[in-house]
Amino acid sequence: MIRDSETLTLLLDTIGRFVREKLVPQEAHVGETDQIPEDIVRDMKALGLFGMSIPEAYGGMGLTMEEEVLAGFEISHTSPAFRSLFATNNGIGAQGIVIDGTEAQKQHYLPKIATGEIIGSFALTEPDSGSDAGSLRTSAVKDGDFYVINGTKRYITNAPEAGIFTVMARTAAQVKGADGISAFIVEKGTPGLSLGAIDKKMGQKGAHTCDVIFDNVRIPVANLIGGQEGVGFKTAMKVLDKGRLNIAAASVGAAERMLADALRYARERKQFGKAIGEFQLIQAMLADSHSEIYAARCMVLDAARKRDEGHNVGTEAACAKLFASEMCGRVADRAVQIFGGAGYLAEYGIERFYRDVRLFRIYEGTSQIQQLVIARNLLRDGAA
Ligand code: COS
Repeated sequence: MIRDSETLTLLLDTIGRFVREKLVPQEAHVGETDQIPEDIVRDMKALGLFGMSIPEAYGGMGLTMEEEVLAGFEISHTSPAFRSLFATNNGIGAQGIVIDGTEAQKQHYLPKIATGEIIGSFALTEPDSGSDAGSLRTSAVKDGDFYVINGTKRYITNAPEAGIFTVMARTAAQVKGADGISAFIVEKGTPGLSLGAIDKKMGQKGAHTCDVIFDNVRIPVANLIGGQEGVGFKTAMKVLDKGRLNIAAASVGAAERMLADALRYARERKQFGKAIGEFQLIQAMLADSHSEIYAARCMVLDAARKRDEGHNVGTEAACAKLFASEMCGRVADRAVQIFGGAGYLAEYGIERFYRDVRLFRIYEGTSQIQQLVIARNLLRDGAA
């Protein structure tokens, strides 16, 4: 749903210019230093990027899902690490509060998330619970007006930068599955909360993950999301339905960028006396990439519009994430192939994208989990 096309066009143009003029020139630097420069973070805040999907009532832009994925395509025409810094504020690090939080929780946290004053982070995965999120073991035991949290969360995006964590923990020890899980807001600096060393990753340098460790962390009962126990798994799944659309949009944007780079190279690079783009075997790779990007773009937009219309898009979000992230992997592979030997060298940048986009097929649910979600929903809906 596009609410105001003039404002949206202005926003997309502004993001496009920011990407080209500020972010692209810094890609190699961020890749080497593993840090996003402070002035870029300041610019992101000034542009309102941290609050794109936070409702206007709490200081954000209140973009619809369609508007948000369009912005996601644009911002993903550069290294995914830039987007990652503010993505959790629009996505998994804030949506638990946006979707299921109490009014007091929204008023307290969302305005600071919208400006980027604090970064929100989503803590679901554990050392022994990844795809099987319902088996998580972190516990939250009620003690008067507090919950006491114990456990370890793993691969938590933006944890080193986070001001608050949405933490899924088991409040009913006797209930083994999803029903025993509740969601909490835990603030940085709460005694007993500590972080592991920053993970060394294959790609996405500049975007940080680490363990988050809870050792008798006492948080007020007011920080139970929605004030209700036992619904935290559902909150997490609803958050991920939206998050998966965002990753699908990021996959489309990154693929568009890689294809643009491959096209430029195919026009410039000469072999056998002519530009390699004139050879049909190179053209096949360009054409397949463009077709697949087009298909993924259409899927993402369709799923986003359905969400804006109020439909449950669990299946569509999983389809979009599965197809777009796998497509992005294929486009990355072809782009490296078109670059040939140069594709394997750091200085051309395409190998960095190849490593960066590998994560799209893994986080916020692996491709195999998307397949499982799609098939389960099909079988359930068919049976109904
Ligand atoms: N929206 C709302 N509710 C949902 C939901 C969704 N998208 N998906 C599941 N639920 C509900 C179910 O309806 C069920 O509720 P009832 O018992 O009241 O019917 C409950 O949640 C449990 O669902 P289910 O039985 O499907 O849970 P499973 O343990 O079988 O797990 C999968 C389901 C595998 C899909 C889930 O664990 C998952 O998505 N895993 C991947 C986790 C992930 O993406 N991790 C990445 C971390 S973020 S980087």
